[in-house]
Amino acid sequence: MSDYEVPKVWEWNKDEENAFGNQPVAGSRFEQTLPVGENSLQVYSLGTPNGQKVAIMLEELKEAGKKSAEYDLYKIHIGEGDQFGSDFVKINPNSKIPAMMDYSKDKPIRVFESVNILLYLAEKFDSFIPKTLAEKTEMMNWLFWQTGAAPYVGGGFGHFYSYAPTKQEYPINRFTMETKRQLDLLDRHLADKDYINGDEYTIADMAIWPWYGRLVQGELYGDAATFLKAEEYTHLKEWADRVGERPAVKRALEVEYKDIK
Ligand SMILES: N[C@@H](CCC(=O)N[C@@H](CS)C(=O)NCC(=O)O)C(=O)O
Repeated sequence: MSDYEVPKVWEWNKDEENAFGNQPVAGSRFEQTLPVGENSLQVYSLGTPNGQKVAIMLEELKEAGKKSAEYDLYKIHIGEGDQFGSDFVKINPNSKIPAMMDYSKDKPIRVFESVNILLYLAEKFDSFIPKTLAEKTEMMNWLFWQTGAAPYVGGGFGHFYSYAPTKQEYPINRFTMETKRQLDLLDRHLADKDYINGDEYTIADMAIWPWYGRLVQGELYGDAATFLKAEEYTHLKEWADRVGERPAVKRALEVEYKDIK
């Protein structure tokens, strides 16, 4: 039971402890100059699941011999608020990693939202994206699904199970229910295929693996895999191990993020 009473109008209590630096306003909070390296692709990111998606794709492109997929990768320390600096906000007004600039064009292109970065790179390099409309649409189904579904896992389950200062049954139950439903969905989908799109490894695998693959491999949120009985999702676990064995994926998890300061 909680003694919290919902007020008629919510007011921001600036003094309340807030480990994540959240504020109810968007926009930049301070002047910042981000470094720009030698390559045309400049990535401002971090080794979180959303950041890993982009590192995996860039390493896969390099593995596939795409020379112009060389990139500079910078660390945006979200715990220190780097995502609210003026230069980062110019690239991603939503102040979330990952974000990317492509300087290979006359007018540089900014790209934000992890899955949009995957799509941009897949189209630019004509790689890891199906050729037929039917196959591409099936891949897009899963990309959009991932974008809408992962906040339940990261922002919901992970937050209340792992990060919240007090452990509360109601939100943990609510988000565990949905997270397990999503794991079951993927397990059923992968029962008769090697990859999300069937035989073809695509950016849908790269988008989904850092969240759901890593979760069933026991790599996210402490002992969450035990809590969620992840071993029951056998097809999902096999897929997670299959993708995790790829050299580019292994490299992406260990890639160095350069300092911005
Ligand atoms: N839908 C976005 C989500 C990005 C996101 O939530 N990024 C987190 C790290 S994984 C972040 O930057 N958090 C910083 C903050 O919320 O201030 C995407 O897929 O790119």
